[in-house]
Order: sequence, then structure tokens, then C-alpha cells
Amino acid sequence: MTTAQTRTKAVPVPTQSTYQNRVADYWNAEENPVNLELGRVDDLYHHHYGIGDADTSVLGEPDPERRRERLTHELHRLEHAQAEFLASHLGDLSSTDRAFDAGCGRGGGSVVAHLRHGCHTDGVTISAKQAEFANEQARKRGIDGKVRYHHRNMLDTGLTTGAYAASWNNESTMYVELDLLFAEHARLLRRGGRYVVITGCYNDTYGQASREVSLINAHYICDIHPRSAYFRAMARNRLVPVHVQDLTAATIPYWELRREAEHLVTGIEDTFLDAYRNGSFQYLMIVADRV
Ligand code: GPP
Ligand code: MG
Repeated sequence: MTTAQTRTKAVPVPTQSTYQNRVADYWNAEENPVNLELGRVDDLYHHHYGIGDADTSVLGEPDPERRRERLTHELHRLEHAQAEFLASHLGDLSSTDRAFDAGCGRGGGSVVAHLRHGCHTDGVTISAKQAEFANEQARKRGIDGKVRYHHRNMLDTGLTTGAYAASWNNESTMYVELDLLFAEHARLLRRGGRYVVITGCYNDTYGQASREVSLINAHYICDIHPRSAYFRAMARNRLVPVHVQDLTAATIPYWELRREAEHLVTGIEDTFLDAYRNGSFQYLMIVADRV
């Protein structure tokens, strides 16, 4: 207990929790070839997985260097397809509309949304290094007037209330409390605005989080939510689902191909495949309207 006599100096309230500092440390240090080498293909740097059928003929490529190159391109194509798929669900956006990318990583998703819709985008990441990298990419592309990245907390962005026609999380919700996150999306979105999330979630019908889900949490320092938590938290925060799609089957070819890419693997590939195959984990998209 603190008394008037023992209290000498007020303890400053940290702007970030210890957990958030550890997450920022991870992303400030992260340089996985599976992200950087794929990004270098066309300067779209993604931090999510891929969807769609894979061209497995790359595995039969006899020249080792060419095989590595073809694998890199094919995995990038699948990740790009995921980003395009998400962007295609943001609704009809005009060039004057604003969109918010919560947990933007090195920025690829915001560029994809801007190129598709012509809209302004604001990306937010807890990693100063990612924000700087992403802004440099936007400058190089000459789109920095419309595509901006901020080193901020996605739960407390400081961006303008009601200014956004669309917003999304692409594999970043597992780092935050959903009620806090959806309250911030609901604040930023105008009425009738569109919210999209693609996420890995654990499957309530399995029970609690499986061993594989726990291994994924440890690998990325995150806390994967159950599927049910998304719908409860959305209902509490004026976000009404209009479309839900299980992308689990669509992402398995990506992981099957990635596990064969010796120059890119991070060691988590078999855990994802096991988690998806044993039914404990799902790759899910939810599209919702802000009412
Ligand atoms: C991928 O990022 C996504 C996350 C780290 C969040 C966890 C996602 C789940 C679906 C559980 P990345 O592209 O940086 O990862 P990697 O380095 O493995 O490619
Ligand atoms: Mg990646």
C-alpha cells in the first residue's frame, strides 16, 4: 500500500504495455527472407499468408537457383491474391475516400487497396521500423500523398472520428483485445462504412486452443482468439457481419508449398498445416457494416 509518506514521485504511465513493447521489438527486428525476398519481387511487402491453388510444377524445376526463384514468385503470387481478395471486399470506394489499415506491417496491403480503389489509406503499426520502411516504399512509388503510415497503436490511433469509408485488419487481430480494437474501428468508420478482417482463429467446435494453436501463439508472441469472440465483440461495437467466409481450404496449398521452400521456411509451416488439418484452427474472413 502506498501512503502519503512513502510516495515520493509519481510513476509515469507507460505509453505502451510491456507486452506491446515486446511485440514492437519482434517486428522491429524481423527480417525473415519469406517476407523480404517475396516483397522484393514487386516491392509489395506483405505480412500475411496466401490463398488459392498453387502451381506445384515449380517443385519439379531441375535448376536449383531457378527453383528457389520460382518458389519465391509463386508464394508471393498467393500472398498477393490474398491482399487483392481482402481489398475486393472493402466496398465501392472513390478516390476521395479514406481507408484505415490496422496493423499495416511493411505496408503492402495499403498499396494494394490504393491501387485498386484510388483511395487514401492510413496504415498504423506498433513498429517504428515498419512504418518508416512502408513510408519509404510509398515515396519511391510516388504515392506518398495518398498512402501514409504511422507509428501508432491500432487501439488508440488518434486518427479522425468518422473519416473512414473502410477499414481492415489483415492477420493482426491476434495481438489485441477485440473489444478495444472494434471500438476504435467503429469510431473511425462513418455510418455504413465497411470493415474486413482476415484472421487465424481457433475453432470453438474443437474446444479450447489446441497444442498447435499454442505453438503458433508462442512463435509470433500473439494470442489467437476463438471464432466466437469475433462475433460477440463486433455485436458489442456496432459492426454487423454481412459476409463470412472460411478460407482454411484456400490457404492450405500456400502452406504445402511454403514447407518445400528450404530457402524461406521459418519452422512454423508444419504446425499451421497440422492445426488446419486437425480442425482446431481456421483461416477466416469476416466482412461487416458499421451501423
Ligand atoms: C504473418 O506475418 C502473420 C502474423 C505474424 C500474425 C499471426 C497470424 C495468424 C493467422 C495466427 P508474417 O508474414 O510476418 O509471418 P511469416 O514471417 O511467418 O511469413
Ligand atoms: Mg510472411
